[in-house]
Amino acid sequence: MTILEQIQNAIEEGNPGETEKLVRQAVNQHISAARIVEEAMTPAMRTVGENYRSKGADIIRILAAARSVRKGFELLEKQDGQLNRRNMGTVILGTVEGDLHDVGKNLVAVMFRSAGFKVIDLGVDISEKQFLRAVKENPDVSIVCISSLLSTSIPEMEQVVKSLKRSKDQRKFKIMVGGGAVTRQLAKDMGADAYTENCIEAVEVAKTFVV
Ligand code: B12
Repeated sequence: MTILEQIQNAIEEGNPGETEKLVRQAVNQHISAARIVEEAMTPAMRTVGENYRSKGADIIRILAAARSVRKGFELLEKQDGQLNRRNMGTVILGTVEGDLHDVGKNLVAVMFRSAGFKVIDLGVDISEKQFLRAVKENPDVSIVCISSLLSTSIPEMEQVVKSLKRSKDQRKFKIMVGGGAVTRQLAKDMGADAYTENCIEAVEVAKTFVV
């Protein structure tokens, strides 16, 4: 089994320690960060996501896989910032106020980073004011991504979208929304520029915004 296949297995099994060890080995073998992300981490998370949706894989496993990919990713980022070389644009990302779910958001961050975007991850429980401040402080932002897993946080998300649109003035950035509580129709009604059901499609759509 190649080292990339071993990394993929370690993530799918939800083993952060093993993932970190193998990623370090791959780096020592001069395998590029981009290849590790594209050929091991991304397919692993795709499999984990698909298993979750279609086979009802348990959430503990998903959390462990997300932790594993994050461990590996942190190590790559420490190396030499190789991952940001492509510079596709800047993305601001956060989970709305009142909502502490972050697994999906973190996957979105990993996918965006692996595609060459710079991601400013604001974290969870992010208020309208915090989103607005982040946009103001980062005039080069191309996309703002908002995540929500709780139906009770949808009004908050609507409010953030509304305020961001109002703040837009001359600047050009797109607003993407997602997470389990959001539907395509809700996204349309609140005036977001895009909604996707998963993090892989999210990156595909984002790429169309920055060409
Ligand atoms: C894990 C989990 C938790 C964990 C969260 C741990 C963490 N660090 O995130 C804990 C135990 C803390 C938790 C707490 C609660 N939870 Co909870 N939780 C879940 C669970 C089981 C899985 C969520 C998850 O991680 N999914 C896996 C990820 C990969 O999927 P995802 O987030 O949807 O993300 C994907 C896409 O949506 C997309 N995406 C995500 N964000 C974005 C953003 C953009 C811009 C785009 C484009 C795409 C995108 O990409 C991701 C990958 O493809 C769900 C059940 C479920 N079926 O989803 C309930 C669920 C979300 N929780 C629920 C509830 C009610 C709660 C609590 C209120 C429970 C309670 N009574 O205390 C609290 C709320 C705490 C709070 N204030 O946030 C409900 C929400 C119901 C609703 N519709 O409102 C759910 C649906 C369970 C249920 N069926 O009742 N929860």
